[in-house]
Amino acid sequence: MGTEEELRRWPTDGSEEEMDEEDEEWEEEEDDEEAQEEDWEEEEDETFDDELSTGPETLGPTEAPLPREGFKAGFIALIGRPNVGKSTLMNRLLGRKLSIISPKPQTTRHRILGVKTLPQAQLLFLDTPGIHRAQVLLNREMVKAALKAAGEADLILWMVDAEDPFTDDDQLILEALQKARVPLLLAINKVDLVKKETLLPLIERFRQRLPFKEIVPISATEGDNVERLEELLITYLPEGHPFYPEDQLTDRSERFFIAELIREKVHHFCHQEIPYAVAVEVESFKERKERPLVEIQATIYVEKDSQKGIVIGAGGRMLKKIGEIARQEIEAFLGTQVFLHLWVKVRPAWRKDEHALKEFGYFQR
Ligand SMILES: Nc1nc2c(ncn2[C@@H]2O[C@H](COP(=O)(O)OP(=O)(O)OP(=O)(O)O)[C@@H](O)[C@H]2O)c(=O)[nH]1
Ligand SMILES: [Mg+2]
Repeated sequence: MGTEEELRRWPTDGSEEEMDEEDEEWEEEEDDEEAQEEDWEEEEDETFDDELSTGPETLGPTEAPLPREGFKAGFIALIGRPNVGKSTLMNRLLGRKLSIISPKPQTTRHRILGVKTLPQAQLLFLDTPGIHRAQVLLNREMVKAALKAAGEADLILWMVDAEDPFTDDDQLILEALQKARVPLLLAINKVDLVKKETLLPLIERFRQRLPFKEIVPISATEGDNVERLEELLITYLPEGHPFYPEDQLTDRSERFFIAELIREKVHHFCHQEIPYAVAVEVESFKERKERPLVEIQATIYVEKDSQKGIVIGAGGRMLKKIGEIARQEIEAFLGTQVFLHLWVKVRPAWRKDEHALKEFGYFQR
């Protein structure tokens, strides 16, 4: 197992209203990002002019055996505002945990490829950061990554939250999608949280806004209708060769997923602004020759001394908890015993520092 080797396997862990009236119903933008960004200066709102009008491109290697007749293959961008369940859905479709998940918005920061190869199709899911009115440089880069993925995809699956489908961010996405040139599907997620009778009017309203090929109510956590959704996605994919070998799951390195698992635990255990101010880097990854054991050194970056204190916790207890749970998941992921050494360092204002963003792999250019 090489440190930068592409990951090939990951063990399974386990109303008939008029639309003109509707604009008023788009709710006030949620304050999640504002809460994190009080001390950042205002920058212009994100606009999504032409990102989606370029049409599909080819990503990744194309060398592959000939497909059988009618074989479908293509990139499916999962897009939506933060927290609607994009990563949860991708993990469910893949049958394993690839993207990290949290109840807090803006968890995913990169485009993450998840490959699913079936006898009749290869589905190349692109999980993406939530699209929102971003102000901080990091957030703007995240939104850019999402729009870029949508611009490169053969098919776009927009996800909304059945409980709260008409936020300002959803409106922003709807406008951007008007320029899309590939088939558009809509998944209305979290239907386990709403009454069934609310769904038909909701579907009708979305149907009038954009020419969706399909609108599918689903529950990514419960699995409701997810198989049906997958069948429909395959229907609208183009015919073609598989892009990746059938045992390949993603194009990201082990180091990337290890850093993400550590970041997920910070999201889980730390609150308020901390998860947003954290970046994780794996500094070293050494396999011991004498026994199956991997020694990993990783740094958790925060922006302020006060945040460092919180992540370390009284008597180092918080860091210990983060390390313990992260180590267990990394062991399941690598299938081997792991020694995990964690450090916490301050890197002031890294979220608006281009150099830091490049270093942490968040910069798009
Ligand atoms: N009840 C319910 N909760 C869901 C469902 N799908 C996702 N969730 C929850 O919604 C929260 C956000 O899920 P994520 O998958 O991280 O959402 P995301 O769209 O990837 O979020 P970002 O990465 O921040 O853009 C988590 O707490 C999930 O457990 C669902 O179908 N039903
Ligand atoms: Mg996500």
